[in-house]
Amino acid sequence: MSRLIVISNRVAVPKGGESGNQGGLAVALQAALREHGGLWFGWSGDTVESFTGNIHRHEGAGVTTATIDLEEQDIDEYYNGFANRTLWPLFHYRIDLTEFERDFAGGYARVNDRFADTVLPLVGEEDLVWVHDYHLIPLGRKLRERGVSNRIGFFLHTPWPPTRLLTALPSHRQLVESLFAYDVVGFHTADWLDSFHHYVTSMMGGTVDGETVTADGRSIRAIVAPIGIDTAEYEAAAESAEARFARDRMHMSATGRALVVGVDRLDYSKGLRERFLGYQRFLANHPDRRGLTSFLQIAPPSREKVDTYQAIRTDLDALSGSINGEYADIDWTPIRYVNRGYPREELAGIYRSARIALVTPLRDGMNLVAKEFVAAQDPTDPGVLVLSVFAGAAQQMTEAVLVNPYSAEEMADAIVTALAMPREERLRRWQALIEGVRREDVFWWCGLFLDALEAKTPELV
Ligand code: ADQ
Repeated sequence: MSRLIVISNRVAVPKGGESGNQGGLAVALQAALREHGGLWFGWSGDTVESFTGNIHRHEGAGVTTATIDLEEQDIDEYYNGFANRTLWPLFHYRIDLTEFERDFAGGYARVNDRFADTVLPLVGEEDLVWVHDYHLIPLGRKLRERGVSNRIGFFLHTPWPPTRLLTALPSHRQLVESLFAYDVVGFHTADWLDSFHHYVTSMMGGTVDGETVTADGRSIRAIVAPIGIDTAEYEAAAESAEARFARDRMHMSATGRALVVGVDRLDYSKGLRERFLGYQRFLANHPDRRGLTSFLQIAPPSREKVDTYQAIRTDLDALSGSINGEYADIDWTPIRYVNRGYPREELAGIYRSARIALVTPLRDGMNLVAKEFVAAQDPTDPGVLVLSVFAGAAQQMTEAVLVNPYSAEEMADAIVTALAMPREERLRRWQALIEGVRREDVFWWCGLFLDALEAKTPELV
């Protein structure tokens, strides 16, 4: 079996021999690394005055990680710049928030060069190389330029935008061409893959034949591989003592009211403003139901160095305050809005206490919260998932109550539908959802991608 080299912006260092409190992606990649051997390479999270290329190696729990420090300017231009001010908003259809700075593009190229230079000596002849996400799209090409002829795969965790949006990026052609340095390119859904096909055929004169995509004399395999969660582990987490304790706290705090929850990184793509407005519309349209529900939104801050993320925080503070000001009573707060993270077990308990989860991003590559919510439910009395049609997850989770998050009316109606849903229907929908979440878990996803990468790739044309 070939060794595996995983490369991503950040690296999850395994803790104490088990999964600890890490996300499903980290757990699955660590399991794959244990099976294949090899290492996980990325940025350490630290900065240095001047780049050295020194590699920090860490061995633990059967997994080797190798990290490098970057310069402050690298982080400004590459991470907070091109990755999170240019590509992230553009890939989430927010051209209004997309910043096009030449320095960002320069920093992005420089850091991808730095990754390529430093990882190069670590790559053995037979190793499989798996690059992750929008921070590192050009890395495959940079490795090829340095003579790496190994199989290299790339997986995009975000949506792939429609051609007409992508062409707003000055270097769009170069970015897409660099994907042709990989052997396999993976997307979460057929929608994102279709958009990629569209660009290749309409802008590059390329062709699509099944999974084989050809342009500029080079063929790659482009596949759909929807990520899942560590379902078994999540179901167990929901049964833990910590989860029970969190559930009891939730129930006590809500005193018989139906709980509605949202859990998201504080990010404009997650549609928090629209969700708050949808809940407000629900309260406005149904005076008889006021006081009978309690909405808890958990949203830990992220990417705080990027202005738009500071702006959204200020906006949501004001909006939650104004909705509470309008509707709260002496013994009832309509929205509880919490800006902090919780350990997985507690989160699982919070999910299980809820009658409804609102997972309503405006655009999302997949969305794992939808899957976690389903995995955490009580199999005899499950809650209802209200899911945005614009989350990648909606393509698999068709038994959720699907909504258009831009419509406050639709969101308000979905809350009413979910509150009134009879137990038999909740059970039927949940049963179908959990089967999918169990079958297509994160280990299945990892295997799907690595099988494609190990398989014979299309002949060069
Ligand atoms: P994210 O945009 O981060 O991921 P998501 O898939 O929902 O979005 O994953 C978020 C994770 O953070 C979940 O595991 C969730 O439990 C956790 N989380 C959120 N709030 C938390 C809190 N308060 N405390 C603790 N944990 C919290 C990107 C893409 C997604 C894609 C994933 C994986 O944007 O579309 O699903 O990568 O590919």
